[in-house]
Amino acid sequence: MKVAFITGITGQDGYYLTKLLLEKDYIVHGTIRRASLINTERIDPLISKYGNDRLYLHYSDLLDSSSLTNLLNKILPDEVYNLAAQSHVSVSFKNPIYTTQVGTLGSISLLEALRNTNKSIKFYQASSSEMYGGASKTKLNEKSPFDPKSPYAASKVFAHDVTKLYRESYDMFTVNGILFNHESPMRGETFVTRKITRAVGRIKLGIQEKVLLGNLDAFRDWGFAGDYVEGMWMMLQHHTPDDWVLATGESISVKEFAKAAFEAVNLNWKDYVEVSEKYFRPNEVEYLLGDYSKAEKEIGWKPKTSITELVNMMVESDLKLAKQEKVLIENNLLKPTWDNPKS
Ligand code: NAP
Ligand code: G4F
Repeated sequence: MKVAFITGITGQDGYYLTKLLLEKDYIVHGTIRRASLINTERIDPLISKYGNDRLYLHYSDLLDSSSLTNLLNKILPDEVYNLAAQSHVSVSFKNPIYTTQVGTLGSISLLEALRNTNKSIKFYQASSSEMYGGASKTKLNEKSPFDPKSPYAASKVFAHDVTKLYRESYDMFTVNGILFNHESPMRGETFVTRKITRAVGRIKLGIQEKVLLGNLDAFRDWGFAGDYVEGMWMMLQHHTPDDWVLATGESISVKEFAKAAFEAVNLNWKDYVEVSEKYFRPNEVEYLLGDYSKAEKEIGWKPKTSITELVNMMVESDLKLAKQEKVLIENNLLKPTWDNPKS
């Protein structure tokens, strides 16, 4: 049985990757952070199913390097997936030092812990299309230059470079997956796609009136997270370590995503979307479009889910959530809102 170690197991990708690995008979160890409220909601169904058997959780933090070393020495995994990050671009302008510490020191601490434990452990680094900066409309591949536009992106460039550096310097199996945006019903609610589909569900059921968004003209290459975690795993099964782009090869604007999501419930987005300065960023990544041909050729990966399927999947799931909320509202346990106060 193979053993995997995942940082960021409580996040969107953590959920899909853990599910995939458990279905492949792996033993999975993941790191969680202490919070005042328990935040394992996404993986709770997996804990119920595998928690006494093949899924183990450990308190840690990427900034606590000793905990990483201790855990790796004890667990001796075959594969390590570094998914942990302060992953919200807009928040990275507000908490730049923390975001940078986790993205840079956190990643190199994990690589050092691996180097000192066993150099043959395979390592996956969650690199990001944000590193490209989005100034040109060309299809971006593994050779395209980086031009980071946020503290988040700059820290991802460091982690990307150092992952490559450890591969070249110490002959370690370290790979970078340069993933373009990937979404799902598990996506954090303050990322734009989920913010929109949450609003669509609530507005359709009459428990929210409007949704406030920022730049509607940004373009993203949006895929389904479930497809992308399979690509992460495939990278670590390849005979040689390298860097690969995962994307869909199609890009649409925030406006087009909103239009499609509202249309899925027969509503017109123009009646419900308002633009607010609050959601504009000090610097914007305008256009991202990825070229996944290297991954297709070398590791046999390609996206399976179309943007229409993704929008419908997210809207359907958020309609179900809104129905549950409506029951709470009818019982005076929750209040209807004008905009989503948590966004
Ligand atoms: P996410 O939902 O925001 O999850 C981030 C995870 O990192 C959470 O489990 C979080 O734990 C954990 N984390 C945050 N700070 C940490 C710290 N200091 N120490 C340990 N764990 C920490 O992100 P995601 O969408 O799953 O993305 C996974 C990774 O891929 C991230 O590194 C992200 O930057 C990168 N990425 C994502 C995309 C995308 O479109 N989703 C694209 C490219 C790259 P808590 O639950 O305790 O907060
Ligand atoms: O959904 P977003 O916040 O995602 P963003 O900034 O592209 O970052 C995500 O994808 C990256 C991969 O390229 C990951 F590395 C990163 O961790 C994260 O998962 O914003 C998408 C676009 C932006 O241009 C933003 O300005 O949507 C625009 N937008 C417009 N209104 C909004 C909003 N973004 C958010 N979060 N909230 C809004 O109201």
